[in-house]
This record gives sequence, C-alpha cells and structure tokens, in this order.
Amino acid sequence: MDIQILLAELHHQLPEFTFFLIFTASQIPEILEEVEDQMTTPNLKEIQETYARDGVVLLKNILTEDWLERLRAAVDEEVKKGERYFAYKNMREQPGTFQDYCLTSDIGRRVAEVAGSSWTSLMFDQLFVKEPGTKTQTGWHTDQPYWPVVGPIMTMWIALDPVDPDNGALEFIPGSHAWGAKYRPFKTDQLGAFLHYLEEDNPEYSDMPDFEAERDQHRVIHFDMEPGDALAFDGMIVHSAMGNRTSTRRRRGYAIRFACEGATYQPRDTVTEWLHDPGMADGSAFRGEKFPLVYEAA
Ligand SMILES: O=C(O)CCC(=O)C(=O)O
Repeated sequence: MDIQILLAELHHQLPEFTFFLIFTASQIPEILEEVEDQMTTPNLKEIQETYARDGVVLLKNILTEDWLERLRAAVDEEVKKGERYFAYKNMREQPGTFQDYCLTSDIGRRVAEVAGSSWTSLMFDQLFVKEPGTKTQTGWHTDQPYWPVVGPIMTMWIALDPVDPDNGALEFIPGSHAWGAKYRPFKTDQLGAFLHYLEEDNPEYSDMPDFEAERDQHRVIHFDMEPGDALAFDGMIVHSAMGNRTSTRRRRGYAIRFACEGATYQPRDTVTEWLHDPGMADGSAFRGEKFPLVYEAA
C-alpha cells in the first residue's frame, strides 16, 4: 500500500496515533543532535568498558585543528629551554596555551566521560618529546606511586605527531592497573631509563619486575596514533615507551594528569613534593586551589 494512503487510512481510524507518529518523526533529528552534543566521545559505552577493563583506551581525533596547531607551537617554544626529557612539567601553571587548553577546552569533560566520573580536577601536565635518534626506551613503570594521591587518576597523552613503534609508541600491559600491585618508584636517567629505587624502606611497595625481560609472559600492546589522537590511561597501569629510532620523525606527546571522583590527597615523602599542598587535608577529595576542578556534572 502507498505510504500516503496508509497514513490517510490510519489518520481516519486513529487520528491521535498519526498525530503522535508525525510529531515524533519531526523531532528525531533534533533529539539526535542533542545526544551528540552531550557526548563529546563517540562509542562512549565501548570506550568506558575498554578503559575500565584494560586501563587504557585510544580516543581518536580529540583535538580541533586550532588546538593542534597551538599546542605544537607551544611545545616547540617550551623545548627551546633545553631541559631534560622529564623536566617539562606543570606548564599549565603559567598563563598561555597549555593553561588555556587544560582549563577551557573540552578535555576535562572527556576525562569525566571516559572514567564515568561526576568531576575532574587537574593535577599537572607534562611534555614528552622524543627527538629523532633518541634510542632510549622509557623503562616500564606505573605513575601513581610518584604522586600524592590515591584513587582514580587518568592521564590523557595527546599525540602531536604521528606515533608508531619506529618513533616511540607507548606500550602497556592491559589490565595491570587492576592487579593491586604497588610498584616502588625509581629514579631514572635523563631519558627515563632505570637508575635506582626510591623509598627503599617503604614496605607498601614491591620492586618493579623486569617486564622487559619477561615481556613474552604478558600481553603487551601499543597504539599507532595520528596527531590529535589521545591515549587515556590509568595511573596504576604498567607502561613504557619505545625509543625513537627514526632519523627524521619527531614524537611530541603532551600528557595531562587528572583526578576523578574518589581520588583523595595523600602526601608522602616521594619524588613529587612539588605536588604537595599544605592547605589540603590528608584524605580530602583531590580538588582545590592547586588542583582546580575542570569539569563537574550539572
Ligand atoms: O611519552 C613517554 O615517553 C612516556 C610517557 C609516560 O610514561 C607517562 O606519561 O606516564
């Protein structure tokens, strides 16, 4: 039957029902637009599940062209200081592109979405630039033992160049964030290779196994990335980064560390005293003047 004849017949027999159908159909594009507006991250459910299960998930294309260009320019300006690999951190404390990106872009909301958290606060940001020929692998480690915080922490590691195993892809042991292991922090050389342990007497920690030597006993994954892609990963996941063995391809990574709902302040005598805030009570929610809220659900 022709659709118009069918509708006329329906309208004749059930006038209220056809009115409802036509009303609903006319609203569908609007409803879809609204849903897309609310979700900055497509496939959100799948992404949340992967993040919860593996402790790491790839988010495609989270930067606008404008942010990509601005962040690249800011990185290039920053590295003119000639600091060592790990030393480019907390740029977000100074007015400028890094601060603007952390505080005014949609990044906080994305973090909250992926973590399923009602709020997100900014802990600090850090640059990891591996120039061509930087062959040193960044040793296997977990991040959170270095920081005065317990509970859910997420890093967003944003690629500003194409990244693959040739120029320094990050590697992860999926699921290791949920092992319950607390690995002792350690001092590294300029490029992140192991030198010696810190907090040797702290019984809370166990020594880091030699994951490189035993890598065939684990599932090790890496991600090829395009500029503007980000890896969201848990503060407790075991990870490392390959060296850059290319002669021409830079690898600029911009990492931002966020606290999520449930994260609390726990000052410890660790390598990151600069993250201590004497104004914050031990055990309080990890948010405040030093760690500003960048997203809170309405
Ligand atoms: O990008 C790198 O080389 C290392 C990144 C890393 O280990 C981290 O962000 O925790």
